[in-house]
Amino acid sequence: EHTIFLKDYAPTPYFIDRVEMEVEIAPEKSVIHSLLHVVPREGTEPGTPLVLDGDELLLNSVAIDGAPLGLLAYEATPSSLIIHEPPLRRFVLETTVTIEPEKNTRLMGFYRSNGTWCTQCEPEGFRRITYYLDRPDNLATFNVTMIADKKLAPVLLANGNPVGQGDFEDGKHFAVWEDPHPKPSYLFAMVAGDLGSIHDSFTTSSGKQVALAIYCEHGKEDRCLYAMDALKRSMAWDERRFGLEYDLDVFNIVAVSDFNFGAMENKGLNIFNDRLVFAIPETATDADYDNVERVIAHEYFHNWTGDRVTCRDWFQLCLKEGLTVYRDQEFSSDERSRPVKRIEDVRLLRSAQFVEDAGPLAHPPRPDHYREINNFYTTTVYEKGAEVVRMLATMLGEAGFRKGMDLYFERHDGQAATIEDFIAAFADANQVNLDQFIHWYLQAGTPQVTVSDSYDAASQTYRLTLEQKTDPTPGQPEKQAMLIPVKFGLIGPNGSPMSWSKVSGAEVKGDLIMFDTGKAELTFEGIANRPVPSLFREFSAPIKLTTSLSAEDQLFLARHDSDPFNRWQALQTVATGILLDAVKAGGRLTDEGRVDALATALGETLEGNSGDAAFKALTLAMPTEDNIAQAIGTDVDPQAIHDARSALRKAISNRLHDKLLAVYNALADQGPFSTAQAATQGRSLRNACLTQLVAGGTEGAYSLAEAHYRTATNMTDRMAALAALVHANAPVAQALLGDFRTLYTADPLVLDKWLSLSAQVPDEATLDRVKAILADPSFPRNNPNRLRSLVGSFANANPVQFARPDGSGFRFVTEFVADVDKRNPQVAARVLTAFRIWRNYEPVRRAEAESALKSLAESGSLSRNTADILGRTLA
Ligand code: B3K
Ligand code: ZN
Repeated sequence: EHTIFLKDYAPTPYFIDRVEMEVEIAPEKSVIHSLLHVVPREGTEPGTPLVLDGDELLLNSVAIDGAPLGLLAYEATPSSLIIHEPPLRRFVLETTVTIEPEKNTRLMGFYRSNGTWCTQCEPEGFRRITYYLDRPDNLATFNVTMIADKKLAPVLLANGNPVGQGDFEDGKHFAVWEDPHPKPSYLFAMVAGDLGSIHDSFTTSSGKQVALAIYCEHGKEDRCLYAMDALKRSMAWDERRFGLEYDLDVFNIVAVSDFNFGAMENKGLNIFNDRLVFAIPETATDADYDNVERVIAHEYFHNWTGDRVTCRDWFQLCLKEGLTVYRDQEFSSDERSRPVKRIEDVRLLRSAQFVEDAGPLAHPPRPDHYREINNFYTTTVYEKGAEVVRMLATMLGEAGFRKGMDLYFERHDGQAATIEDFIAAFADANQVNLDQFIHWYLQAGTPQVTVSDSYDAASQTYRLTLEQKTDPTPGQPEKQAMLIPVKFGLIGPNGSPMSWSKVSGAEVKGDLIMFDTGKAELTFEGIANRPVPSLFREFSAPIKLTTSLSAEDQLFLARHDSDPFNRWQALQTVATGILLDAVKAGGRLTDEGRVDALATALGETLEGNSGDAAFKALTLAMPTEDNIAQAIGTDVDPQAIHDARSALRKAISNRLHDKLLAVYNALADQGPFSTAQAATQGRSLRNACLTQLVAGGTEGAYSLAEAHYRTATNMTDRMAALAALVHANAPVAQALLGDFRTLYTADPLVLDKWLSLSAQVPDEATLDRVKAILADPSFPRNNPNRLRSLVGSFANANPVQFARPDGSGFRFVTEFVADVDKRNPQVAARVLTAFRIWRNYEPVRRAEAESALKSLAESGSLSRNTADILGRTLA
């Protein structure tokens, strides 16, 4: 199977700079008539064929400048249309094809979701609509005329601005859209259907009026109001923070229910998975609200970082994704609590990206080869990509970072750019050398930084030794040292910051150590007492840190560090130490003294003033089972991890019982639901206390949670209680799950919560229950949200049952993958990535996982998506 390499990148011999399409949309068959304005590139030899991409298209006719082509002048293959000897001048290639959106279960190209026709083109879906140079370096302006039955599809939307519409006599109507901004085909979009909508407007800083609309299923309009609010705040933020204004007369968002991932940044017409648009208190949790806000912002921010400046080729994907994730993280930090957002982002990075980076699917943020590009929309490209941009911002400062961004837009607006272009803009704007920094984009694996220190009272010097090492990853046996910005401080015995008279051994700029060698030995002079170092404040680099600090020093940091991230980190580190020892002991706590000390520190955080309520809530959450598995590395026994973690949570719960209950009760009076910061934070702390109480496993806590569930007036509280009981496998959990299902059968997005929780119950019976849900004839077998909620949660969020020692959990998932692969390869391949940890299991589970994967490999013809993930997982 053929692999595509970055080094083989070459421009096409012809390019298309203008597209005019007429699309006749009708049930079963739609007809696409395209006029492509083709220009030979300078230097193209006469007789060079024009090769357009195509996929599942039925070709009806081909013409050049109006003259039909003879059969010998072209060739249509399953994946292309080849024009053998096109003219060596500007010409118009005209094609007509027929497609069948109703049969499109891959949800790539033009398909029908719940009656609505919609598109998804990134990365290679446009070729399923018409023959085209379907690659991101071909930028063209588009004019699209859509024609459909007015009753079936009163709403007709495409990219750009609306420039015409009208009725035909046969009950059909049309709409014309013109997008003046040259764009690659992956940003193309069309929507046709009978949809409800809400409308608003935004005036840009230069006084331009933009009409905003969100379209959705009739009757759900009120669920879109929060998304509209988030959109307006995003537009204002991008002007304030980056000076970036919107550039069309309209901005439309459409919510659809069948969508392979979160959302899509098509120019002027974002299409969303409805779970990332809809939010009302009765059905959405505060976490759902956060996600809606974050993704609405993310897709909007793509208008500049992605659409105005796009990617030269798909290897550069993190150019737009890493940067845009960084931008949405900054937006959320500015709108809410910065420390809390940072902790949440790092938790995600560690539980998803670090795991990916440590296994068979590891790849650099900018890969240099791929078999299937759809498999590279990964947490490495997105979240590690964002971390790399964040390090740039950390090193250059806010003003320096902004200078780089300004230069990047000045140089590349309207172009398809590369990572090198991006880095060059920052280096040039700030007159700094970033040659070593680019390794972050090219090298896979998480650097491990080991720290040791010593203090010499006589000479009043403090030595800090840093070492970095990155393990080999597939295809990259040798690693280079990275430029790692270490944001740090030294803390004196009384808890206040210490300064030094002189430092040597590495470049130190303010509170940043520029650590760029395998090993650095720093010497600080003029230090009157032994300091405790606080390193990687704000998690200034995506690394794994090993320090020689004692639990006592960590608890000192938890009390005194001025950096909230490191205060949180210190307690996590202490908890991890306790848990690792407990796992070694087969799941039992071994050091009551350390547990006492941790509980005391947690109690102080809970009652003190050194963090907002959401920070306190995060502090109460112990490292996840996956975090512990990662820290152990090899020969992992998920059951021992589960037992160890349960034991620690129970011990903490017992020790803090009265305090937890007091905070829980003090926060009881929430008043009417609000999304204001104080209200969401109050809910999060109260629910964290409840969760921690339930972990104590007492009857009293179970009834408190049951009452919390039953009296809840919003989904946040109801879900929190239910999730706590489910994760504790409390006896009442099954009854409440049944109740929840009955309450919400009519609401598919809430049903997803039920599916997901049902799959997470840490109980032997869960696998059979999950199988039964999936086998139910009424289960929507083609909806990605439903499938991922059920099977994705089982595989990724139920570590013990997925990795049952008899292998039945593994086999269930591989059999599911084989089945879904026939209809939707992207969903299948994504679920299969749950096996990226298989080699880390102890021998019995490892053998079972391997045999499940091998039978999948033998099960017949797999899609390229699934074959690629499977091949790399087993390699
Ligand atoms: N750019 C899209 C992702 C497309 C995924 C294709 N498999 C959404 C986003 O990142 O904003
Ligand atoms: Zn994106």
